[in-house]
Amino acid sequence: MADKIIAADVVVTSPGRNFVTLKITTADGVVGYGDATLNGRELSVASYLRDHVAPLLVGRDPARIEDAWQYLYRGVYWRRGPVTMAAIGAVDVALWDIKGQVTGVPVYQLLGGSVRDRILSYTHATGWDVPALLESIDAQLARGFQAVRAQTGVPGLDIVYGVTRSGAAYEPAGRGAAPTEEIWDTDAYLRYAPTALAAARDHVGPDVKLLHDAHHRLTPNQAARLGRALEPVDLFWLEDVTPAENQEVLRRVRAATTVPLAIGEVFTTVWEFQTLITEQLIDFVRAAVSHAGGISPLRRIAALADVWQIRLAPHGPSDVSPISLGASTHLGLATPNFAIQEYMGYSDLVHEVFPHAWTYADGHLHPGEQPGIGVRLDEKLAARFPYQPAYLPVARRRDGSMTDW
Ligand code: GCO
Ligand code: MG
Repeated sequence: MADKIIAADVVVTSPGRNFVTLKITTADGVVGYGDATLNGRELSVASYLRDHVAPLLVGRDPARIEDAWQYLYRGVYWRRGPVTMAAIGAVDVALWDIKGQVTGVPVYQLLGGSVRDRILSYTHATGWDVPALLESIDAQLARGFQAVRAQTGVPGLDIVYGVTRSGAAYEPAGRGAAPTEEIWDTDAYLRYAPTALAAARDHVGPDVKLLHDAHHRLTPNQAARLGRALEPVDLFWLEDVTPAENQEVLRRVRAATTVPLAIGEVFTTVWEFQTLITEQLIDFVRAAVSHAGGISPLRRIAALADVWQIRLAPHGPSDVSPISLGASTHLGLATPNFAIQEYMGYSDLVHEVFPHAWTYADGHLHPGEQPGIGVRLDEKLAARFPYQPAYLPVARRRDGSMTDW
């Protein structure tokens, strides 16, 4: 058993992009790490942790993970929301990390042990036009991926979610004092996306899993139309067709098309999934360990989803730090209805700042055998990259009015 918690510190670092890390230290010197990154709103989570959570953690027994979670969730009258849940998620993962180190086993063993040998993962292929997209898909297949998310530019638009014109790696958040403004045209997208994705399917043949992200931009009717148009492409999933704040509208989409639907990267609790799961309106739950409150609540979401034959497919873009990615792979190894892990990848520098036991090979991830989560923070290196203001883009329609990014 570890001694009581003596410190909870927050480290904000920006090795190319911002990450917020919670470091919990016990009296006998065990250090657990959790990821508290919230893209474009990093400092609000850092403050929530420093000002309101850290003082409550000092003196607590780190072994009581569930009690800490309940205390920080139920014990706060103004609960839920991305800032609160990212903060609680960081505490939860750091405490699992400590328990693993104290007991000397990797966290997946504490979750019941492995139910699979390795974790299928998908990555991103992006090309401004179809030839560039096909080239990008080929490059990812050559790296061993058997599942690829395909995004292209849209004729007539200058900037499109998920793609760069230059072919350089895509990073949604831009550094600077204000968000970039993008002009978005859903009709142009709906005319082009089915052609581009059909070309991708023709190119890769039937076996490769193809995914696509509509990034919250469609009405239910548009989503139904796109879903139908994409049925011959045989997508592994179509993601975030609508903003999904109004979940009843998904009934309409579901009734119109059999395209598999994935939703939920911006959801933070099981309550936001309740209708989608219990009415079988989706096929994949996209919740992330970091944004939905940690490993503990994600297990509950997965258990609920399993009853309705829905599978877990956690979010894993570059704004989910290597700590969360590690935590997610432990969960994935031990969760029967885990389907696939998004793995967008990190720069060499980010791999150095967060040395990790998890590995990628042949399109699959594995958490490794290090006790705990198996991801550390090189604090000296991290200190060389102070926080940089950065925002996710915002989107406007052609008439200048705001729309969903
Ligand atoms: C995905 C996502 C991300 C988000 C990003 C915003 O499916 O990977 O949609 O790329 O855009 O996490 O911070
Ligand atoms: Mg997404």
